[in-house]
Amino acid sequence: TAMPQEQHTIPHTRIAILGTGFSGLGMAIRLKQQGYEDFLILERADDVGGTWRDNTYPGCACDVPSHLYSFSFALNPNWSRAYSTQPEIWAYLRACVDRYDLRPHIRWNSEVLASRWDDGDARWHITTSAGEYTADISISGQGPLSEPAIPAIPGLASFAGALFHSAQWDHTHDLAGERVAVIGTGASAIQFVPQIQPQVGQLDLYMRTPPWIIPRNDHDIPPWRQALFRALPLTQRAVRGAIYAQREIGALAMVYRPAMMASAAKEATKHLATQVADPALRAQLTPTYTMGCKRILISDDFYPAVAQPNVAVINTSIREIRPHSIITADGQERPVDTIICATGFHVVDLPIAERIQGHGGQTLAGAWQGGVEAYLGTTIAGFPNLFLLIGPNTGLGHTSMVYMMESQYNYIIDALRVMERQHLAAIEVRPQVQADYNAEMQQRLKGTVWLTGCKSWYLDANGRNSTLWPGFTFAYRRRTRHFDGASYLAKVAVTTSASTSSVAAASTAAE
Ligand code: N01
Repeated sequence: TAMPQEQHTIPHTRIAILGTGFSGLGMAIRLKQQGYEDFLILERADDVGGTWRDNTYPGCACDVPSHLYSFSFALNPNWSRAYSTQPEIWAYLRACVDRYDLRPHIRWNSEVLASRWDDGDARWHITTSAGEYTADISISGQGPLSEPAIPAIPGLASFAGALFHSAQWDHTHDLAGERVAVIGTGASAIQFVPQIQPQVGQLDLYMRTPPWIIPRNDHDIPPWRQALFRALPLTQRAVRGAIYAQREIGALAMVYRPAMMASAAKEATKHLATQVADPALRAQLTPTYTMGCKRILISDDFYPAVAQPNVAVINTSIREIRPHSIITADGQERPVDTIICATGFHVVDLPIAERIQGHGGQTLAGAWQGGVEAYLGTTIAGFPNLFLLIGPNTGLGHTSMVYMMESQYNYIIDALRVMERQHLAAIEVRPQVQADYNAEMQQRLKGTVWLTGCKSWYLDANGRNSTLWPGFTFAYRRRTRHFDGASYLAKVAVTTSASTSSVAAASTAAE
């Protein structure tokens, strides 16, 4: 689909999608379903799947049921469990690639090193590790959970044993009988700790903040049900709808009625009490912040694993790491063979933001210095024809991100349609529209459970929540149903010459 231009040798494409993660692949499928063929997907690795390709730690799974954590336009009747494991989700994404014949569109080993908007030709000039491209439209599918964060602990670099991040699990390394330190107790750690605990000699779990954990209640989906879903897809849609509706109640509690969290907190406290008999350990594992402020975790096997004699839970912070040991703030030294960092991701300081340049060479990172923001989590003033998937304030604490992505696909496809109909070379959200939208976001975030005093990856350095959508997901769906042309500055394409006129006309295109 990349068509070499007469004047250039640089391949040009109508639409460049960055990344073949869940969001980028879904965008590509929707484009195809809408009849678009002229698009490329630039992928830094040699396989698809993004975070679902990279996270292969033992026990990796999704904490949103698969019936909901999958594309509505590419249902999978064959999920084997309520909460699918990483291999099954990754296989699903790879199957989607074949089902929709996306492979010819993908450029492998093509990490985007720079992407620069040129007002002259109204195109993105993209430099990848495997060559250059130009594109009319750029859609970034680099989600917020793709760049592992390694903690800045003094001496970490001097550690002589094995050291890896949960998102870069070293499967060649045998943990059997070893003294292993795990740093972090987020959604990743609580999944692999029960898996490695039986193998290792000693497991030191460095837990800065005890998380809230509720029962998982995972179960098999029996073959007869899968057969039913295959034969009557409506039955699967009904299950999906029921899960969706039930999950939206979570938004009600987190956004509008934090007090509603009390009953869930009670359930979590009971869960801890049933699974951990030792009162001292139970006290260590008891959360001290309001439930929901950080991601609520689900697990049936984390507490029992932590209660095993070969596990020590360490609440004291790490002062220093030496070649063969970890020293905590109280001066205690614990020898260790391997360190696993389950310390999360660079969420508000995405490296890709340094590489995207809008008007006048301004980088996205520069535009975001005062805080990460966009309009509808999708478009950014100063960055024409750029769309972000899972951009600022589209994240969720309660349900499936796929629903949010699909809302964005609607919006982007409608934007493309409007651009075609009105012969627009470029669209760019008006700065005031973006400012008003973000003022509204921040206003609505006040009073939510996420701002009740805990420290989480939802908040930036200034304590501002630039990550989560403050409301019901169907409200976001409604707002993104149509492209609202009046919110944008538009540049009309001039067909007589290579240059484009600089007419900045208000597009009132949205119907
Ligand atoms: O990362 P996290 P994650 N010293 O950032 C601790 C999704 N996900 O990879 O809480 C000591 O949540 C940090 O401590 P604290 C999901 O959206 C989903 O686990 O900041 N500790 C915390 O305990 C999730 O939210 C699934 O005090 C340090 C941990 O490391 C997101 O990915 C599975 C530290 C980081 O937790 C990220 O989850 C996995 C330091 N210097 C992931 N720095 C499912 O669907 C950090 N920590 C099930």
